[in-house]
Amino acid sequence: MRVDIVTLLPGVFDKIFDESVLGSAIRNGLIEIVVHQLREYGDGRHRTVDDTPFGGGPGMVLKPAPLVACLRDVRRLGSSAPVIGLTPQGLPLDQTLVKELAGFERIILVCGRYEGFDERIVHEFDLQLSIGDYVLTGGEIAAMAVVDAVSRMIPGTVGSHESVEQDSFYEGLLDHPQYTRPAAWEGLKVPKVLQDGNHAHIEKFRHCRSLLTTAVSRPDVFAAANLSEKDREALQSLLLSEQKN
Ligand code: 6GU
Repeated sequence: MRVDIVTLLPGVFDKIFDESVLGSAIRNGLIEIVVHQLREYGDGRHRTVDDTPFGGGPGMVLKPAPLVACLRDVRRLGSSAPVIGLTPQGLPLDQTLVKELAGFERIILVCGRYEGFDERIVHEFDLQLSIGDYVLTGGEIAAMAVVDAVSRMIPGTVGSHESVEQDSFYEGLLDHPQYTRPAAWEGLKVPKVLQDGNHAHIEKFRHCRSLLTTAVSRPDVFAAANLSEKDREALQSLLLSEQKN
């Protein structure tokens, strides 16, 4: 997969794309990231890309012409790709959308800055995305979040695909709690079933915990989840085990 990023701060991406999981995915050729400096398309001697808003108000707005010129060039550099504007006004990113984006051979991410894009260029976007209901100073951190989340959906980037399939949200539920050694720590014990090596029991236990964690921590996610027959069975077995104890 190829990701093009249009930004006024290309330098901020260096370290994040150099290290850890993303870095090795890039070195292994699973993902290619090309960062473009929007300022090169700015107007005049100062390469101006922003101006004050019509009608007054604080901050600056990204001028339409530099962005359109930049996008025209970036589009030409590879296969056709959806252009995604990163802005708090966008569609909230979730795991379903992440999986969808991972299906593209190429995507183009455009980082907003200042008070946002001139409204007359938003038709250039196939999609506008937000990473949550809060305001960042620019789209760069959002772009990093998108690239990180999308790249781990590409087979081979994360150690085993099994770990991706067990992620929070992968099946529309939060992940179950995890434990590691020591089995007893400061008087707190790891649930016995996890230490007994019976994989069917472990799976059932984790599935129950995943359902409970979701219901307690994120009732909104739980309400939206389509509970399967297996989910219902897991919860049912929890009720039965209560009766046994
Ligand atoms: Cl994509 N951009 C900015 N500037 N702020 C945000 C955001 C994006 N998503 C949430 N807040």
